[in-house]
Amino acid sequence: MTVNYKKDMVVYQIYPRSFMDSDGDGVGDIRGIISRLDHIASLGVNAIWLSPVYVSPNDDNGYDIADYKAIQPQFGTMEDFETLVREAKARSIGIIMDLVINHTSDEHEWFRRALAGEEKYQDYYIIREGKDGGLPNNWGNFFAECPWTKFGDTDKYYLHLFSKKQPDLNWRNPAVLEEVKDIMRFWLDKGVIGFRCDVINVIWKDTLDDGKKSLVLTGSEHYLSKDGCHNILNILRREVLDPYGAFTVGETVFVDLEKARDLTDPARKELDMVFSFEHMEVDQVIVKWFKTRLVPQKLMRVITKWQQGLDWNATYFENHDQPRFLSRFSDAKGHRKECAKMIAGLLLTLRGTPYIYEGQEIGMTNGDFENIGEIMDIESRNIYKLAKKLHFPRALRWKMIMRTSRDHARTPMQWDWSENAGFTTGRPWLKVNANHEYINVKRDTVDKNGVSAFFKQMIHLRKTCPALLEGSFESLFEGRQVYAFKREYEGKALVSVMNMTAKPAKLPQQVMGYTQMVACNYAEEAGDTLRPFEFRLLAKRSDINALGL
Ligand code: TEU
Repeated sequence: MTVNYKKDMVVYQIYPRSFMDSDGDGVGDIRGIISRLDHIASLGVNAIWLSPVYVSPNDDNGYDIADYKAIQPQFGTMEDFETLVREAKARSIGIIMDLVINHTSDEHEWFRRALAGEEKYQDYYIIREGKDGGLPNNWGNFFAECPWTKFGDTDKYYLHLFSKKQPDLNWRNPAVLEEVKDIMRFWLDKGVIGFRCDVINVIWKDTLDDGKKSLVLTGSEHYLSKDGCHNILNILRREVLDPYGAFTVGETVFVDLEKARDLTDPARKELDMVFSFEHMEVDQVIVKWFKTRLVPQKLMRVITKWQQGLDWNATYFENHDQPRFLSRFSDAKGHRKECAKMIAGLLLTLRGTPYIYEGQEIGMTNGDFENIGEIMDIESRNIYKLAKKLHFPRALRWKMIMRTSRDHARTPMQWDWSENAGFTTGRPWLKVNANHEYINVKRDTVDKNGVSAFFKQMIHLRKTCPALLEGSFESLFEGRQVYAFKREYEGKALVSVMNMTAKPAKLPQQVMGYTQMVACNYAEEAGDTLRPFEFRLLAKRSDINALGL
């Protein structure tokens, strides 16, 4: 398969636990994915990013890896995985693995041997004495835990930026680097096309000194995108990835434009692109757990800033850590399909490599959870506990979960209207949304005005039209409701214009010369008024042929 990973790729992310269960144990699996490959292929995507499928005790649903070279039995066998690679390839789809190398599981052999006293493996992790009878430092933790846990029955502590079952690796130890190279080659030899690198910009800790006190994450100035991290990425690129022609996208937390530029600068040979977070944070107050109304104009500004600030990057609006994007628009109720299609139009006409998250293609919404007992995510459960300790009223605690929980993205994929949405014949590991009765693949894919039909149309346009793939980006209008931007290639342009609210809006004057409708998320024409969440792709009439349309 010859895909120019940067320009030609459209990625579909699968969260394996929640995608399709083939054996009735209530948990999705690889055979399930294989059985649904035709649905994925029908969208026109050419890559799948698989969230972790490795052996794991599932403290963080697979992001705590106990064996990097074996498949979690619940998900299937190595043979199943090889079949998946083959079957995907037969449909011109490449597989991208999730590479989680900031930490392992505490049940990984390395950590067990460290606990058993083997010094070699103790040096794989970050283990320190306490200071003045306290912890080694004052750092915070991503999952609202204490980042230091007692190392076995010693007086020492090990560092974990995430759960206590996710001890951080010591990247100063060259043996760790060698182990990871070997793991990467193992999967590349199986035919995967690249990696999504989990929290990759935090792997290198410059010092373990106390950090500046911060409401967000005390200590992060000591480990965010440090030179040591750049150096490791460069080594992995040159020694492991390049010989295979493999691709990487880094998940880079708290990354700013300048750091993102360094991490993706082709001359530096580190990552191909990164997932930035700023557009995911426009509706938050200080931390993601406190959300306010999403103000479209703020979103437009951040999108424009990143489009202009980087030559090329990953674009996304959903993944397994974020609530469903359409559920963030408080006035989208009653306009679900239009809003889902507007997001599709936006995602697929921006410059960069688009990532679609499972269920996004049919307009799945946030979960309909009723109480904390239904929430499985470790991060949500921890934050709920912490808020309780801080005496937050129960209603506020629940509101935090209902706006932000990662489980909103993890509810089982809705295949049809039967019990459990066709996801499993058993008891699903996480509550299936009751709205599967009308939001599901079976219904959406036979609807010519369905959300998936629009995804297909937009993906097809990207493939046929160089302006959408390679064209420059220019913002034309950022209003209270309407966003418009231009993609231009060899003097010919396409314009995306969309209403990000439920109130009708005037077409801005800036798009007036573009009278030819190329695509629209409504069935009929409507003149100069943009209806609720209306998206239009426009061109000049005289350019239609030259644009490849
Ligand atoms: O996420 C990293 C991360 O920092 C956040 O996106 C995380 O979800 C959390 O909300 C921070 O507040 C990655 C993975 O995508 C996530 O699923 C894992 O739990 C995490 O790393 C640890 O491996």
